[in-house]
Amino acid sequence: MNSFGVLRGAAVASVFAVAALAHSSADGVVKERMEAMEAMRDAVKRVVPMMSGAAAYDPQAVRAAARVIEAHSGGALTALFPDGAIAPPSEARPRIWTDWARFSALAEELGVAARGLELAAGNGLGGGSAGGMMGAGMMGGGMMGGQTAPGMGMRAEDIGLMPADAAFAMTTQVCSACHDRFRAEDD
Ligand code: HEC
Ligand SMILES: [Cu+2]
Repeated sequence: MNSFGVLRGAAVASVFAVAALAHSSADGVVKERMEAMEAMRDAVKRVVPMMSGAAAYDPQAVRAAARVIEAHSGGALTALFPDGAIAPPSEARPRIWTDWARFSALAEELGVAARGLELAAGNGLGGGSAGGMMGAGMMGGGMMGGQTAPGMGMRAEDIGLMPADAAFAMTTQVCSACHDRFRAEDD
C-alpha cells in the first residue's frame, strides 16, 4: 500500500466532509471562501483515484490540481477570512482570529505543500518504497497531534523529491490540520 493509501481514511474524511447546512444561503466573503475551498476539494477529488491506484497516473493532472490548491493558499486564503467574518452558515471557528498566527501558518504551509506536489508530480507513485514510507513517517506527527502542520518547516523543493502520493498525502494533511482546528464539523 502506498503512503496515500495508508493515510487516506484520516486525511480525506475531513476534506470531503459535507455539512448538512444550507450553504446556498451564504453570501459575501463567506460564499467566496466556500467557493475557493470547493475548488480545492474538486482538485483533490480529481486526483484521488490516481493516488490510490484506481485510475491511471497522470502527472499533468496532478500538476494542474497542485496549481489550483497553490492559487487558493497563503495570502489568497487568509484574505477570505477578515476579522470575525463568521455569518451563518459559515463553519469557521472564532479561534481563527485569536490564533491567527497558526491559521496563517497553515495557509502558507498549504502553498508550500502544493508547490512540492507540483514538483513531485513527475516522480510517480511510491508504492511502499523507502521514499513513500519516509513520507508517511513525516506526516504521522502532524496527524496524530492535530497541533502542527504536517511537514512544517519542509521546503517545497524537499517535498518535490518525494513520491507524488506522499506529497499529495502531505498536502491533504494540511487541509485536515486546519479543518480540525479551525472549522466546525459535525462528524
Ligand atoms: C488555513 C486553514 C485551511 C486550510 C489549509 C484549508 N481549509 Fe478548507 N476550510 C477552512 C475553514 C475555516 C473552512 C470553513 C469556512 C466557512 O464555512 O466559512 C473550510 C471549509 C472547507 C470546505 C467546505 C466549503 C463549504 O462550502 O462550506 C471544503 C470543501 C474545504 N474547506 C476543502 C479544503 C481543501 C480540499 C483543502 C486543502 C487542499 C483545504 N480546505 C484547506 C480552513 C482551511
Ligand atoms: Cu458552504
